[in-house]
Amino acid sequence: MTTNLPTFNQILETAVITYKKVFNTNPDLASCAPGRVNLIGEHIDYNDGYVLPMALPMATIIVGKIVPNTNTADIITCCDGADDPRRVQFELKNLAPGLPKWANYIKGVIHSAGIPEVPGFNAVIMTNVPVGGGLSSSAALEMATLTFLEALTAGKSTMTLTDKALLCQKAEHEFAGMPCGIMDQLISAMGKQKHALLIDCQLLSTEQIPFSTNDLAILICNSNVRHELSDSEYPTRRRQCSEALSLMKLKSYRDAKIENLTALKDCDEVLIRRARHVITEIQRTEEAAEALKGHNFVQMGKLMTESHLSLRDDFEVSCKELDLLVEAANKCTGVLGSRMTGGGFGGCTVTLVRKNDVDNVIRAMKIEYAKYDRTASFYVCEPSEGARLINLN
Ligand code: GAF
Repeated sequence: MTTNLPTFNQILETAVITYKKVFNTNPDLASCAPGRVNLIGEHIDYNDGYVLPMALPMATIIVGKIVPNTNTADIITCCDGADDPRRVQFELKNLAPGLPKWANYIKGVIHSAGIPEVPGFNAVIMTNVPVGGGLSSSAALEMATLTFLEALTAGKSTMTLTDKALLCQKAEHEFAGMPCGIMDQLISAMGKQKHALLIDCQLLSTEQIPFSTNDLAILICNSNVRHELSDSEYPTRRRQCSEALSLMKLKSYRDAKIENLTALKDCDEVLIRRARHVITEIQRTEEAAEALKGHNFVQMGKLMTESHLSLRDDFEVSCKELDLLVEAANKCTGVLGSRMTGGGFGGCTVTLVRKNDVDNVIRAMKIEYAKYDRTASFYVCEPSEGARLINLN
């Protein structure tokens, strides 16, 4: 019933075979890092709040090898297992963003890592994180790159996982021009099987919350749409949030209460809605973390659906496809809650559903979506491990 993505082992095998074919030798280093799904706490990481993502089983893999006496990176990506691998070569001492765009994440990480002696290398990259699907394929690529770099430089790094996440976030800001928050990189670094990660984005502290799904499923539905707005509206939301904060004369959204919104009564109504989303979503996320700890999945689901409504009406980052998929899911037996996840304007929804009902829910969502001539993809996911090295032997 779910959409078939190549498995982790399949993409690893393809990456190794491609490497041998292109570079006529075996790779001896390999790293990987996962994408993520955010359960709740959306557009909150850059507003000092709490977010509650989990790492996905889908990951980006890099295999490669040092090429002695060179100062060049020669990298192939065959993202969706396509037959036409795309290749880029660049000087490691002369890093600047350019084309192809996917290489900017890699260049950005190498640049931000500031390791003086990154040796020349060849590499092949494969991923089964749906690219552009709002499941953080970019953070997966950044984290896989950083983990690979550490292997290249013989693991001399003393960075904490938080340092690594900050480094990758910097790379995304500076080389991809995306002013993202810290959530995606942190969860890609810290993901843990059977756990969701509560991140306090003000203190950058984290708490692993056990999330054994047992009779529940986390159903991700990829709308397979990505609206143009997704890139341009993100920085706009960031600006609006900080404008509202300073008009409320507050330093942080962590000090904000719903009553503070009265300070905005004479302002643009849009700012009131943006701030209301942030204030209520921070509270929902705290409550969701408690619900998860208490195995109160009914409450967790209810909060997820409330989060969607707030993202739709107050933060205005949803779109008709996501709304329709959330509504279709919420009509089904066994669904505890559903919401859009990630930056919005397309991408995915995440639904908490009783395992026995998953197939029926997928069927119902497909039928509803087909009425609009659209096809969605479905993935049932367990919380998975963060970035790591892979032993190729
Ligand atoms: C994107 C960003 F990269 C994250 O930092 C986060 O803000 C998210 O959108 C929205 O919650 O994935």
